[in-house]
Amino acid sequence: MAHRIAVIPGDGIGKEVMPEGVRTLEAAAKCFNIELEFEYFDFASCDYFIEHGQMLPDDWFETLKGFDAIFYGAVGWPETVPDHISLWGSLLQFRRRFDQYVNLRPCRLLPGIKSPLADRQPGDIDFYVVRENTEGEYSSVGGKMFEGTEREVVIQETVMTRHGTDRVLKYAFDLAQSRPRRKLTSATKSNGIAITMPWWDERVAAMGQHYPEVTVDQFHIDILTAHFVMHPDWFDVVVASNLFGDILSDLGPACTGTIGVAPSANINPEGTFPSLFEPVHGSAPDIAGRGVANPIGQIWSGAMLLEHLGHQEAANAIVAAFEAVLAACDNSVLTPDIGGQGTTEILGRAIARAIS
Ligand code: GGG
Repeated sequence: MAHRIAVIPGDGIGKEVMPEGVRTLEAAAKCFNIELEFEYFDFASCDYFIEHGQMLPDDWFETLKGFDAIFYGAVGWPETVPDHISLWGSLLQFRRRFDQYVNLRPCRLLPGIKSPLADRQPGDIDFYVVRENTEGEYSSVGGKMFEGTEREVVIQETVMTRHGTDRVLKYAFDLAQSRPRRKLTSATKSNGIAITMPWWDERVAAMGQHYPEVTVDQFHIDILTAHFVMHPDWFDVVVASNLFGDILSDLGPACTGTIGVAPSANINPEGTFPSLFEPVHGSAPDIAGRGVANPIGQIWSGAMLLEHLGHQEAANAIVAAFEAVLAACDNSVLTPDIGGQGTTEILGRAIARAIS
């Protein structure tokens, strides 16, 4: 039976990298005899907002819930819609309503890409950030008082629940347990944020009791960002709250040379709802419309989508294809962020051709 994939290009470079993501998925599907059925949606974009006054149609949940996966591009076009409105009106609704509580973000130095950190080779940087994805600092609990006056007060709460924290920690520990190094690093700021963060540390310690083979490190987020830059080889699985995980999963790929290659999976591990796959990068208004965005973040997210649907071999073939194209170091094919003069489409087509 065909897998039904909802395709949502979104905004900015999302519209440019998505065709390459779909092209490689189609190439892998053909090669491995997988039936994929794509259905395109124009909502969850700022263009949709301008036309309809909202980011999503009223029936979006019913429309999307029967799909096997959602393939998303990027959201945000601040010139027309403030970022917090576009993000809260789209991606964050998907994550919450579809209970995609794990945001899995691999960070790996790829062949042919130069890390800005001295002397780093492929293999030196290879870790996952597991970001809590439905609560934490991204809560909608709070409000304003005396708005617009000198007594203006704004409050936004961090919300951490035992249910929400333990389930993402369990996912991270399971992942660490499955990897050769069996190492888990937890990011908090327990000295400054003295209620929620020490409590997160306690939950990590409690969960760790069930995983005696996993070595656990805990760092405050400030020094951890320094270690990401100075010792990225220390890390294997890094688990963090919603905000800290978001920041670390931009910093990690930056250490591997470009955020343009970084993929992510917003996972509902129980499979009750569709999971969503999107590049880590946003809509990049500064380069949108020029056709030069790196499509690998979208393409690698497509590989994660296939893996999630049980097609490991096809997922591996996509990863092998972009690694081979990168390793060939042909500057006429590579996009400018990795030192080439190629375009989004040239690089995407080269990767699709390399799938076997
Ligand atoms: N493709 C990911 C995307 O559009 N990200 C925009 C963004 O700002 N995301 C914030 C988040 O992931 O919480």
